[in-house]
Amino acid sequence: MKHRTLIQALVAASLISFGFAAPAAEQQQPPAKKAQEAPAKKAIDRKAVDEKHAPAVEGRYQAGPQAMVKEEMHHNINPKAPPMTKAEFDRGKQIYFERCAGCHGVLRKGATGKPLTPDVTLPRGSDYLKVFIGYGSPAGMPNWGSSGELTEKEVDLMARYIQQEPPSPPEYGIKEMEATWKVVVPVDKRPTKKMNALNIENLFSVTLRDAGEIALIDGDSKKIVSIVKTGYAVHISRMSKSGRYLYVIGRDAKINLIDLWMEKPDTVAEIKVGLEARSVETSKFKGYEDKLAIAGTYWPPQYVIMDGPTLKPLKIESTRGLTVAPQEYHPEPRVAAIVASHYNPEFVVTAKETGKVIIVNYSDLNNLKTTTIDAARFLHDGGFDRSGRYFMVAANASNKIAVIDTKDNKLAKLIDVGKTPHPGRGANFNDPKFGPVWATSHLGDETISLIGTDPEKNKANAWKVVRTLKGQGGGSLFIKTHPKSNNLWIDTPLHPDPKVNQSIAVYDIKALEKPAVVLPIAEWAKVGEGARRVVQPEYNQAGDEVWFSVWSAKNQESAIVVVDDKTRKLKAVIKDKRLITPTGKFNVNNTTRDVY
Ligand code: DHE
Repeated sequence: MKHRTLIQALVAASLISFGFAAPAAEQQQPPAKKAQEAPAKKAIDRKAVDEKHAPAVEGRYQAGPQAMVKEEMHHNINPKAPPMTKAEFDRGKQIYFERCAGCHGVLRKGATGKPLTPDVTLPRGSDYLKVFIGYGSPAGMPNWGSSGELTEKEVDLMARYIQQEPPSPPEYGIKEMEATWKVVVPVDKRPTKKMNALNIENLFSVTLRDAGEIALIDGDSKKIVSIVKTGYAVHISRMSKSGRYLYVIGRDAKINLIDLWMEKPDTVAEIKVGLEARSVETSKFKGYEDKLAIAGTYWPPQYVIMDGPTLKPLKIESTRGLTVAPQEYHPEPRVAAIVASHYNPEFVVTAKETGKVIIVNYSDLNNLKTTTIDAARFLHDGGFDRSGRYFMVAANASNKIAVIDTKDNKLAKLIDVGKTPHPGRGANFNDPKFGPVWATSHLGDETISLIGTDPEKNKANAWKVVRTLKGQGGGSLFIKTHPKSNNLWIDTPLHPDPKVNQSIAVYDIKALEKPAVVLPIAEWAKVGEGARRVVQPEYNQAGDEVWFSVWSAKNQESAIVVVDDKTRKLKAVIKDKRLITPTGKFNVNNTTRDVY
């Protein structure tokens, strides 16, 4: 691998910038053969592959690049650490924030990965650390050296870098936020009614990850309505309660507020709320519609409540504190998923490293009432059950789903599921045998866990895994259905086998005992060479089409494939030069009303 060509190195680098890196051999795979429906059963034989690859796949997934890589940071010199020049230190810092901080934490005090502070690394010494960085570990540390992703010199440099005192990035208070805050169109200069002919309920906000943009795509005509410049690698889009305002947040913690009523929807306000972020949400409770917004940051570890229509920052609260167990102080609990309660004027904020769910009452920001619920570590992503009362959130390192009752503000249950659950917002449907369920797929194994969600009429099944399905393999990130559909779609973009990561498995909800059918979505897209990972199913407003991203590197062709939900046949392929690295897609109606 030492002698990789420049092109190979560039392909690998662009995949790393996706948040994970595929082995070079995989990237060069020819297109999958014949477009055919095949039962998922064969794929289950890939279990051994899953078991071997799962920890490294998860390690790489978590090791996404951090936006704060270029940030000036304070740094103490440790005289006991091996010497480094300033240039070497700066390069080490860059590599650390691109590859390591996602797991080991900004301050290197440990997150999903082990602590790497000098008290731990200095006694190990450079030779030991070089082997560890170069060859990885079965616990999930990727083999950065032997995979060719870091050169021998870089491995040596990183072994020395992690023995230095960790540099610390700056804090971010109201002053820093206000310095970045811009109201592009003041509220009184905005339209008082919808000024375009768009069916905005069926508009999709599509993340163009590596372009630092989102595309607004008309769900009816499948045409790009507008491309909006955003922060770096937008992570999610969320809607205001009225469906007028769209909020998008970049990894660099920049929020764009887009007014869908404008003749050509565009940014009306923006702000940077920190250095790293993944979540944004808006107030949904009666009387507070379109009034407030909230964003959670990875760095600094905090959340900020803002005025909804202008993004003026109003109130910042830290998440630093003690873990659920073993009740130790954690200096950087990152804010993961946030949802808005439908039962109370509250936001439900998850703190990844502490494993705590903080319910924040926004009715009086000066006398802030919060309820802290102990869940489990490390909280990541989740969504509501169909009633909108219970928030189902993955505690991925604990292999559990925590059920938060947002009416009574209590933990309803912690449920054991498969390995490393990753539901996105999950999927709600009626299991013919067990009644209402919410489902999650997993990063770490091929299972799909169906959890009963009706404690009133189906008490015996509530908060239990009532059924386990088998998908194509591990490496799944998102699962989706729609109230009007009988299909349950499961992606596997992080599975090491291109046949699996370029296709989708679909179950018939009315006949769950039948194996899933596999559709070769990437092949249908007819794009050129590339990773072509099929990621994140999303429905249109009517629930009769499901959209998939076919995601390749930024210098390669990507596409969105639209499948007819009834026939499961190809309906349209959206291709456009501007569709660079499409990942998440958020339908306005479904996002506004928590339909999934
Ligand atoms: Fe995500 C949701 C964090 C990597 C695409 N991602 C989320 C959420 C969190 C999160 C906390 C829930 C937000 C909410 O609901 O409020 N994601 C992280 C990471 O920390 C991680 C592992 C590594 C990183 O450095 O970012 C990571 N995520 C990825 C990717 O590599 C993906 C596939 C492509 C990308 O854009 O980077 C990706 N994440 C998404 C998407 C959602 C998401 C599309 C929203 C799904 C939805 O349906 O709501």
